Amino acid sequence: MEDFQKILKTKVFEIEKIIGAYLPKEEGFQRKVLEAMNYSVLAGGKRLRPMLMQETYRLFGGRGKEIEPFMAALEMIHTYSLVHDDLPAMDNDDYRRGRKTTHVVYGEAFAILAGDALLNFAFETALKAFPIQTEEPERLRVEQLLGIAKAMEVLAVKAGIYGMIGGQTADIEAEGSNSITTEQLLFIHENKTAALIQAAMMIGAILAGAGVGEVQRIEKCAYNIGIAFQIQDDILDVIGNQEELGKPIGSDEKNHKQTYVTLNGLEESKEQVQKLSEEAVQIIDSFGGDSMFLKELILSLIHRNK
Ligand code: GRG
Repeated sequence: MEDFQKILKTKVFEIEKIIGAYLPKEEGFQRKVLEAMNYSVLAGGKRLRPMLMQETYRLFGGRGKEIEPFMAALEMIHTYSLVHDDLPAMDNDDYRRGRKTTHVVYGEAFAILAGDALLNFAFETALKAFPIQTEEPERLRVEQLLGIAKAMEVLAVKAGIYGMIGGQTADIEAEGSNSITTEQLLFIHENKTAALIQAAMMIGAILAGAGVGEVQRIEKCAYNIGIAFQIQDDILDVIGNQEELGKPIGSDEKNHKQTYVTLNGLEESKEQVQKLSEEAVQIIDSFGGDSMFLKELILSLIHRNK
């Protein structure tokens, strides 16, 4: 696709407008935590999860607005995870997305609170999808409401102990251990990283009215993207460039973390990223329809440098 980068930039801009519309106003006695929340969300970032959600929604013919609060909600959950992950008690990182991390700017207590607040506010935001009216007949409205309820469930589960928090728990427990198994590592990747990508694509499909079988295939596709994304993240932590990444490299070594790269080497890791991504594209192809940008997006992640 010739002007993929141009289209990508426009899409990021549009997504940031949607996210911005759902951010809280910085006012009242809780102002400081609201500022810390907005600082964290507005720090930039690839906006990959809302983008995957929107593209999957379109792939299945979605044309409504109920996707928008979910896009903002997922980015809030993703941002909270980064804020907490950067805390001294976890990875203890001072830079993220090219800026000082939230705890460095606002102090630890406010970074903890901002993360908690973003998680809660994400659900307050996603719930705003409910009153969005359609011109459709009554029967279709009921189906739409059931879709929103199902999407809420996916959001909650994939972010929780059977999703991202579960993966982070196993990851922290494995830190410093020099005998992590491939099974453990896959559990960590599937939950810590792939779960939110699965939430993105499954919610897009569900809200567009995809069937159960289609949502299952999208879950598998997003699994592949998520695992590939994490392996690439581990590769970049070894061979990436601090300026492009917006954060220091070598964090895994610093924290004595075993990764796909330490277990399998750089070359095998790169091949795996390619294979998983191509399989994901094949799944997308199997649905037919206009998925040119989505496929380009998935393939662009193989060679991402940030
Ligand atoms: C603290 C409950 C809790 C969970 C933290 C997601 C996570 C778990 C930690 C973040 C650190 C990390 C390496 C996670 C793996 C997923 C990942 C590579 C996140 C970074 O996502 P990008 O690259 O970030 O999409 P941007 O900044 O572009 O949004």
